[in-house]
Amino acid sequence: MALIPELLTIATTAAEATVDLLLDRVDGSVEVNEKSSTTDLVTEVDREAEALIVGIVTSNRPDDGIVGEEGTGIEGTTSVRWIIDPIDGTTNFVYGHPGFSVSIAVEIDGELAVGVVGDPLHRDTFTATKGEGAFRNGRPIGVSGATELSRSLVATGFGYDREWRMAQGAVVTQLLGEVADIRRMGSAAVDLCSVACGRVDAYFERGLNIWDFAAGSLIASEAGAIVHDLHGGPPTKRFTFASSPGIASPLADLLTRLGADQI
Ligand code: LIP
Repeated sequence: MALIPELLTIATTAAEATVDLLLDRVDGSVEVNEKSSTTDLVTEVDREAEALIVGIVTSNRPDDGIVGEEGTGIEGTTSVRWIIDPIDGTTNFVYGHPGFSVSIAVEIDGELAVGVVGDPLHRDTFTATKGEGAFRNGRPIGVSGATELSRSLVATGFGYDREWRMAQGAVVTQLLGEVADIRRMGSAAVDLCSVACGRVDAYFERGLNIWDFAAGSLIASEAGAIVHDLHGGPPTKRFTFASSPGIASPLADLLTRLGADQI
């Protein structure tokens, strides 16, 4: 099997196994701990899910690199690196609220090549490989045809630091007068896949980690979204932006004017 189809098969298998685990545990009692703040939660299931994914990857490709939100850091000896968020939207998972996902991305020589996001409560598996389009449960998807910012639905998210969150809220306060409405789903991967399938017209957030946005940014890009960091480069911790093309420039200009990436 060629490399990218092999990576997609392994990532999809790992995501589907993790979805089964999350569905089995979501309404049960789980041990919850705090990470960087009282609102930055992690559960025993986050750790179990990361171990499950790492086990599937290493049993198939033992020499690849792997980085995971819950502490996995394996320096590989191949050109392939796996980027894992076992539960993106952990707070939603703890509450049993829709808007949590498993996100698995794969880089080849530092370039995103494969993205898989599993959304358990919507029973959706989003996939993309570089240059081959984006899919939802195997069916091709594309961004919305939004052309007017004032009529657009825009998703965003907030950080775990109280002061940072209040500054992000101040940006949203200004934005609300310029768009139709805002959605805050609680998972960057779900937000980016929502852009990819036209469930929202655009998404932005400052302060994400690579495991939050890696898979979803490839899926959104392959679905036709304009994806960048508000400065012409790929998404980074500084800023993640994904938009249907018709509103991408006015929204990016507005967010820049509002200082959304300067918080
Ligand atoms: C989440 C992000 C989301 C952000 C949340 C949280 P986590 O990641 O995916 O976009 O708004 O505050 O950071 O921590 O649940 O993996």
